[in-house]
This record gives sequence, structure tokens and C-alpha cells, in this order.
Amino acid sequence: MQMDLWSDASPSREPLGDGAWLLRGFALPEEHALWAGVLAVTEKASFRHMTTPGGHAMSVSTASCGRFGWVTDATGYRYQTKDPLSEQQWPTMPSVFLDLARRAATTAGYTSFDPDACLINRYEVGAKMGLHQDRNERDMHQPIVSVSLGLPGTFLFGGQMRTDVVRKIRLCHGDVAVWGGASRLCFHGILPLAMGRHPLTGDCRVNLTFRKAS
Ligand code: MD3
Ligand code: FE
Repeated sequence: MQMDLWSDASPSREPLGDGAWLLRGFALPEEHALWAGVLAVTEKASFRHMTTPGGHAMSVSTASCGRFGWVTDATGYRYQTKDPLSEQQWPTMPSVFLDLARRAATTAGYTSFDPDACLINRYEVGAKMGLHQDRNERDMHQPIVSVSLGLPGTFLFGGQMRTDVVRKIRLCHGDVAVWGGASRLCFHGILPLAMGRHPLTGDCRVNLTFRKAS
């Protein structure tokens, strides 16, 4: 009898660190609906290169959906309910986004994840994100769920201190990672995106991060 080792009973779930899990391909069944969601959201809240408090334009372009959106400008990093570009509320989080984020969190052992913010990061060739910690969320006990779409990226996963050794992890189309526990405050970043073409996204990588901001 033909056996399917990757049938629904045990999807791939790989530990990345204390409280952090990589779910390879977890988003693949929803790839088209997720991409349609990205296009619908960014039709209302355009991708833009925001400015860091240090005065540099980010190489990554960003947009948000959900009650809270992550923004940066000369005054700092924060979450706010209005898109500074449109001066409107951020678009509603598509239900396929919310459903996927909650299922991924549950799979990683976080049962009552209720994200109110989804940041959409778009990397074009050469775009990167330097090592940083995510500390703008009110409750550091809530995990962050990230979904990678399109071109592969090299993720840098460090420790609690900037100077700790970093591991490189390739994040591919459809991969979902859940960052909780002690990993929640680990330094992390993304190396400059290599050129390429993906059938769904074209020449870019898109990452969705789901958080409980407030
Ligand atoms: C590990 N984004 O938006 S997602 C960010 O691919 C961010 O766009 C990256 O870092 C990206 O802040 C990485 C994976 C990720 C997200 C949050 C984390 C890893 C994390 C928080 C703590 C530890
Ligand atoms: Fe981050």
C-alpha cells in the first residue's frame, strides 16, 4: 500500500529555538488567497519606504492591515490605527490572513493568539533588514507569526544580545514561523534579497508578520 508520509496528521514542524517553530510550506494551500489579500490591502494602503528615526529610508517597503499598523518616522517606531499616507484606518485584515495566523500559532502551541496587526514587508532585489529586536508590542508573551511569500530570503536568527552568534535560515515561499517564548526577544534580520523571479510574486519577497500590538 502506498503511504503518504506528509499527510495531514503530521505537517512539518521544526524547532528553531526556545518557543520558536518553523512550519515549512504551511501557507502553500492558501498561496493564491494570501496573494489576493496582499493585492487588495495594498490597493488601499500602498507599499511605501518609511523613514527610520535615524533619518534613513528603509530598503524594505511596507504596508499594514488590521486595527493597528506599524509605522516609523523621525519621531520613532510605533503602532497606530491610521495610515499616515491615506489618513484613513488601515484596511481590515483579510479573514484568510487571520485564520492562517491562528492555525499556525495553535500548531506551535500558542492557543489563544488574537493578532490585531499585520505588517506586510516587501523586499525587492538588494532590500534587507538589519539585526533588530521587536519590542513595540505591549505584551511580549504573545508570539509573532511570520509568513513568507515569493522569492526566498536568508533570515538571520541571533540571541538575546546583538553580539550573539547568528544562524542563517532560508525562508521560502509558503513557510510560516512562530516566534514565542524566549525567542520572542531574539535579534533577527534579513540579508539583502538576491535577484530572481517567482511565479506568484514576480521579482520580490513578501513577508507578513502577525502581532498582538495592543
Ligand atoms: C524572531 N521581518 O518585520 S519575519 C519585522 O522577513 C521582521 O520581513 C522579517 O523582522 C521579514 O520585524 C522577519 C520573522 C520574524 C519576525 C519577528 C520576530 C522573526 C522574529 C520576532 C522575534 C524573533
Ligand atoms: Fe523583526
